[in-house]
Amino acid sequence: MELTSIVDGTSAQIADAGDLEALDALERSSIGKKGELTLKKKELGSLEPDARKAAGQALNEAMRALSDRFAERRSELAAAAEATRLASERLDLTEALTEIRRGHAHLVTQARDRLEDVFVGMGFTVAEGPEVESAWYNFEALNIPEWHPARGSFDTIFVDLGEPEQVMLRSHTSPVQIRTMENQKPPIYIVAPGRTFRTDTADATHLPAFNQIEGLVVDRGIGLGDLAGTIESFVHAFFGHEVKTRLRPSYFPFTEPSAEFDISTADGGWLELGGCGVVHPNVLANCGIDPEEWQGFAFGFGIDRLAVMRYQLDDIRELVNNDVRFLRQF
Ligand code: FA5
Repeated sequence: MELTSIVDGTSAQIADAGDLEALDALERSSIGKKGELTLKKKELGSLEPDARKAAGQALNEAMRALSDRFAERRSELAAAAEATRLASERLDLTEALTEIRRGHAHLVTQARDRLEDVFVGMGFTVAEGPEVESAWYNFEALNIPEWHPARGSFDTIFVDLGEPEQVMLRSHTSPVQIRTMENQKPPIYIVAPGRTFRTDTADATHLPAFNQIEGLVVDRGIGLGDLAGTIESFVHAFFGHEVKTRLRPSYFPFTEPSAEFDISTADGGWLELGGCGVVHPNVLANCGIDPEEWQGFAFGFGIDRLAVMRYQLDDIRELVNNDVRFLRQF
């Protein structure tokens, strides 16, 4: 019968439809509003009632059967399309499994470790002190009495403990000089790296919490030449021989004479790294060391700024943004 062959032919075409578009077109042309079978329904009117009924039932069944096949094929094609999409979006995680990325020390920690290595290589030992200090260690023993204008220049962060302005986050690592000299007889050769704090607003060259490394030498017959030589050897070991150093006269109450030291930059300029000088006799005396017998030099510089120089960063704040993509490079 004609209907059976239409159904068989259309079923075969449905099975062959390669994508949803082809399937939709086929559906429209067979059982759609203007499709072949739908048009056949309209022809039923010309038949006798009995014949019309039988032909109508047969047509409805045929259309239902085809409609089911369209639905089946449609879900087959949708599943295939989904599988293709998933395959194209598949992530190959085998690399992550085979190549485990280890973390590493932060670049400020790396700089600090290297600094320690360089100074230990020169015969220094590493000392430490607390981050919360009393006014005695942070200021007074360092020849900065309460009335001294230099006290204001340290932009100190005070802690709400005891007498007002007597307990603070250390504003430099110089208090470790005092703690060391109180506990150790000369000769003394120490470096003391650690965190320091000031009310400084963060900008390209400042952080409110930063790191310094203090150096202290107390021995017989020590002078400015020893200081200059030590700094030069350190800079060469840390940065390489192309870098030059210079000392500029400066002022710190705990050293006399005092200097600021700079290193040469790639663009021909100079960058201030820290302060230094010959230990003031009052400071030695405050720690029970006879300034007639012993002399010393001290220095203190910013480790974060050293890291900025060594790794050629544009902005010191990069060090504390904790952007893993940035940190991974070092
Ligand atoms: C001092 O802190 C002295 N205690 C240094 C010293 C020690 C002098 C021993 C003599 C003898 P000053 O305030 O200049 O000095 O700070 C020293 C260095 O710390 C600066 O040169 C800079 O490298 C670093 N530094 C200071 N403030 C900041 C800051 N807010 N952020 C990052 N680095 C800083």
